Amino acid sequence: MEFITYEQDGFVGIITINRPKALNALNSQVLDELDAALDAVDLNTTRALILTGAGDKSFVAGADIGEMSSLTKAEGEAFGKKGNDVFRKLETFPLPVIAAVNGFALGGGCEISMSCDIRICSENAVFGQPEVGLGITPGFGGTQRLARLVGAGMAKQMIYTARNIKADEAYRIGLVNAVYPAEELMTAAKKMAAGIAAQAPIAVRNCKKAINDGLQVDMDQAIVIEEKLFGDCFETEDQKAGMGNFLEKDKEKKLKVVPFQNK
Ligand code: DAK
Repeated sequence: MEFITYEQDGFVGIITINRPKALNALNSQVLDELDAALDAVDLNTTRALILTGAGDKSFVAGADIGEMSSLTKAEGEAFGKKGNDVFRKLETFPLPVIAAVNGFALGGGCEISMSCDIRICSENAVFGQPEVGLGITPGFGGTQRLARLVGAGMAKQMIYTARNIKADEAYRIGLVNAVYPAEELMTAAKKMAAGIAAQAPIAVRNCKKAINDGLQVDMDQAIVIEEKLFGDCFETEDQKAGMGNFLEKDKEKKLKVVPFQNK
């Protein structure tokens, strides 16, 4: 792959968008390679992913404006679908994905971070949806995911004014969970990912599915989704070991990583 690197660190997979000359902007090739990288993740040996950008300036500076500038309507639609399909793959990926936002997260960059489960960022991070200034709407889910994350009022303000916000404001409005000095960001991301990887993996996966699917429906249906995924955990090795360790008051065992059991 030319623009994506993948590194395995224990149970954690690290995907880096590596096109620093263009501030990691998303062209068709980056999107295709990201899609392939996700397909290649070994779900038996990986429990959490981190998505970040190469270099110290930019996470992703958006969709590639050069590539988009000459698209016809049909090509624009196809490009939007390519992005949306990959972003949705990330969002519904069986494992939690942490976006480690190390600089610009503009347009498609902000949108791809919002397709991840959790966002943390460096102090130099900048978020924004500048599309209306380019004569387009956000095309990779920005109008939908930003409003769900920070509320419709704040999302509308950011999108209508195309104003970028810095890390501290992103934290204040709940777009990111935490802000770190740039040199500490990846350590923090890895620590969080390791904390997830130390939990029972079937339970973590089911939590992601329960939260994501539950948010799409009303509470009566959401509770049924939770019941099903809760029930699904029983009789797994994870559940037996997890509860067994607690009942045996075996602190050593309790701290052990529960082995992954394929279903
Ligand atoms: N696309 C392509 N190249 C980019 C880029 C981008 N989004 N952002 C930066 N680059 C390139 C620059 O062209 C420059 O390349 P060279 O000239 O060196 O060859 C290099 O990265 C360094 O950028 P700068 O020289 O501009 O660096 P500065 O530090 O001065 O400025 C900046 C950094 C991030 C403020 C600036 O580069 C900038 O404003 N970039 C554009 C940010 C932006 O507007 N992003 C949103 C793009 S719109 C849709 C699908 C998707 C979308 C919409 C619809 N459908 C099909 C439905 C998504 C849209 C977007 O994401």
